[in-house]
Amino acid sequence: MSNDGFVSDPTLNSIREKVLAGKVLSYDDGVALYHSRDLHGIGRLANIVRERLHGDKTYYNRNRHINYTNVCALSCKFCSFYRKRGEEGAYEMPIEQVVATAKKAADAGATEVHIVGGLHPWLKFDYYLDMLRGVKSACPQLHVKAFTAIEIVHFTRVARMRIEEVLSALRDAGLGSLPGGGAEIFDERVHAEVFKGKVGANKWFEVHRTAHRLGIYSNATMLYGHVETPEERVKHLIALRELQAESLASSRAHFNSIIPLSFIPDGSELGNLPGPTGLTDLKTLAIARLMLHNIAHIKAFWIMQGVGLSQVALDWGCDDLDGTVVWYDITKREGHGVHQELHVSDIQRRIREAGRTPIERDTLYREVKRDPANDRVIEPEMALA
Ligand code: V47
Repeated sequence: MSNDGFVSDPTLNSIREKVLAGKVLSYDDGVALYHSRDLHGIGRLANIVRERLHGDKTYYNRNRHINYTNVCALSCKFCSFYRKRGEEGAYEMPIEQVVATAKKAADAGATEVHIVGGLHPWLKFDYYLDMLRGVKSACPQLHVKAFTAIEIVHFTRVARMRIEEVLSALRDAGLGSLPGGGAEIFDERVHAEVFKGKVGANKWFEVHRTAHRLGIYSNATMLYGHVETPEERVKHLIALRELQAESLASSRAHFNSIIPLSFIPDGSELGNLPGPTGLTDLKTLAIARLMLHNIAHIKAFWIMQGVGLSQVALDWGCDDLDGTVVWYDITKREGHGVHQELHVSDIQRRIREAGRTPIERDTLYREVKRDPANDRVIEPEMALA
């Protein structure tokens, strides 16, 4: 079916013109999109951009998330993951456990491990370096995407080193890229209300800017659906595209994707909030696609948006579903455990059901080709480092 970006809401006409002409949307455009009830019109516009960039292709990867500790010095109100030292359920994984888990994932065909944890008060910087070295020596092909910008800032304090020194040391030990976590909402009001004590937007940007300068690719996130306003979300997206413009112009790396994270209230201090509706999820994913002309990929993280809505989101601007995940401790819906897994065949089927073409990618979005006889990666060569 051809898509001419029809919008039934006349306030979106000028935005439609811009999208058809490939022009950059303004802050006011982003706010107008949020205030419109024309969900289908917004989806059609986002789909134009999505298909212009990727056609029907929908990316996924074979990955495993590893949360090495839930002990955290912070107490963010949206978070149900953190525990205090000595509290029931608090854990930190010995390095051997992280390495063994990564090895198991690699043996099962994963190309990436995504490793993040809380801000652990007493682990030394060597723990993180040894973790990376251990994983890379056990699985040299595996890409290690690890540590949010917030963890990186924590390491600068633990190691008494500058951001650049910490990132370089981690890279030398085997770090492949940075995940997008910890961005939340770049706004002082929301910061004071929900994640006071956490480093602010400036530091998050400094880490990613430095990473890009050093040639380390990264992702970005936005945690939406708690106490922030639509205006604050639009400002957040614009701040991301500004750094992306800077990195594209002057750095060796940039953001690969943005992951808008749908707030899951269960078990958090904000557990009384309803969490975003499906409408807000779809609008936010589509608006991210429309506002972020210079970030290639918009990821619907099925753990947070849910599998069904993530399938729908493939028509609302998204071209990526993250991956197999396997184990995820940061967010769990009530009654669900940490084993949260989609098998490769399920991911592929879900993408096909949504009318799209599944493409296995590596962390850097290179298409992965496997030998059907033994499932081994044949392309890209050494992709995974
Ligand atoms: O930093 C915490 C968020 C993030 C909740 O880079 C919550 O490829 C929703 O960053 N409800 C971690 N979100 C997840 C993350 C991520 C996920 C998938 C892929 C990538 C990537 C990055 O989750 C945290 C925080 O912003 N978060 N609590 C919650 N209750």
